[in-house]
Amino acid sequence: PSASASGTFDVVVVGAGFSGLYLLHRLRRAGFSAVVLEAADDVGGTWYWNRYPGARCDVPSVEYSFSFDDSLEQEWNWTERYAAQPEILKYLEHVAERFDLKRDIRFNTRVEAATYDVDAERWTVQAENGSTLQARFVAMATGCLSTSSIPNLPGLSDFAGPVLHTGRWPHEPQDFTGKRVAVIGTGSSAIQAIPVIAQQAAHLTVFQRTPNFSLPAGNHPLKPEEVEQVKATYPERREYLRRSRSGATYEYATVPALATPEEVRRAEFERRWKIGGANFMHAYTDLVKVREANELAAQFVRDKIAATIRDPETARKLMPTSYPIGTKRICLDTDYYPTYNRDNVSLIDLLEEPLQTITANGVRTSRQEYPADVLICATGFDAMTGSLLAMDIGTTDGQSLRKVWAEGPRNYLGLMVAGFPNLFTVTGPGSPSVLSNMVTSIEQHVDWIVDCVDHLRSKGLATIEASQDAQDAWVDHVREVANTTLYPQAASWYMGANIPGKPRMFLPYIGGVGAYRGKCEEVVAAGYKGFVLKPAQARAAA
Ligand code: NA7
Repeated sequence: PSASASGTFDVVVVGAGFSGLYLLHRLRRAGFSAVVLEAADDVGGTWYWNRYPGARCDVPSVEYSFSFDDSLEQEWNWTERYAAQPEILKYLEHVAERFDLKRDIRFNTRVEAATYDVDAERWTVQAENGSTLQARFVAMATGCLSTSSIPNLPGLSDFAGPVLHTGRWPHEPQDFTGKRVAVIGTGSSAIQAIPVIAQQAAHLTVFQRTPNFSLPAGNHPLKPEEVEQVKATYPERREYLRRSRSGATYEYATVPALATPEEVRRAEFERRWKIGGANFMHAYTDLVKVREANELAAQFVRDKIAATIRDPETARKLMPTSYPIGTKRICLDTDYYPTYNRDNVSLIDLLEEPLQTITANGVRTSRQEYPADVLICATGFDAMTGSLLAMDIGTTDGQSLRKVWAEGPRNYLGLMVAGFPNLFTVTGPGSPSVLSNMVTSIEQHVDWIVDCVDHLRSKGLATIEASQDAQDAWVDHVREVANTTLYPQAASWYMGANIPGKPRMFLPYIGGVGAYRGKCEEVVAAGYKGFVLKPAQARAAA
């Protein structure tokens, strides 16, 4: 562990991933004193922890990158359509280096509490290593998918070999040659890891609870001409992303599937399937709104699964039928389905043969024990709220975030929580976040936050807080927009359904990146409508 940190700052930032790095850069440039507290021993956030084989982004890398600095954009060369984890981590290290960020980051410093003193109008932030810092503002740049979830599987501690989680992958290279590997889970992480592990392992047994819809990523090396073409048009491209539906370039649909003749529709699905990536889900305007339309897309993918998998039983098990396509996060893969045609891969359906216990030597279901030398939990995260609620966030007048959010997160614009002045959340629940290109959304939030702190300074104001009314209205709006879609019908992590006891509520804002940005801008133009801004209290100023 690093030496404990102390001191008084304008802003304490928690987390040194994409959000925390950009926050630090912008705060410094605006002349604020800032420090970043980071649990890991280096920068990267998500891309520091998720080192499992096959880990890569699902948004084209030329867009899954910062837009705030022209020369950074021009000098960095992405090598693949979807960058793999090592390349993204290298990029973030480069950013940290280039803007000399590390000197203001305290590593090995996991924040455990943040308390707002209502009299002094100051936050005190405490970390497990004894660090105690004071600040006027705190910005939580803690990520949406950063608190790993390891299910409480019976017998897990009896397992004789290593137990790995995809989101907490060891830094030492893992060699599965000659090993029998068990993977639990078939979400995005598993779907990326399985084809790679299958090439190494003696045998790979996949334990699936709910099958997922996966689309071909269509990943490929980027040709220098492609990169040059993007670089030549970056300003327009980025501006388009900021105003787009999901912060990335897709051919956004203009017509509903149900109004399209079958032949045309099939050809369009096929064309988008070949382009790869999430383009498929943007084929028609009604795909995530009307069940009948959704079913057309779902059946197209099931037909692809049937055509790919040689064993009909395995194909049947892999076909999702219990929820609309896209309402659990759509997965993108490279050779996921064909991997089940390999002799050294078997698929176990936990709905047909429930998992009974982990044993010293493997996994036992109601039918039999499956031997394993290594157990990989690809079991996901306590999404969006997990990392915030892992900290004890409160105020000296008795507010506690854990209490206020006991029935689910409530905030205004995904940025601030009523009762917690000067506390910001980057890509918090109630913002587009996980339904968008995260980097586009992160930049928008960071810009909004730094502009806000700058505004307070220029007006001689000390505090900003979301009003209760504006918060209530925003929470209602987030729910109403979600309810115009099929999303709430799936037991997904978007709904908090993957964590036992977590309140069910649609967490991100599905109104669209461009529309959301517009709302944030309107709020500012109307003098921070829905927020209460105040000068320093007499007591605090004294
Ligand atoms: P996900 O998408 O939450 O996937 C977790 C998987 O683990 C999923 O298939 C779960 O099945 C399965 N799971 C979880 N708990 C259990 C238990 N107790 N038994 C059996 N199977 C279980 O996490 P990922 O890491 O793949 O992806 C998260 C996001 O990160 C991803 O969407 C990208 O945005 C990046 P279930 O569906 O719950 O039946």
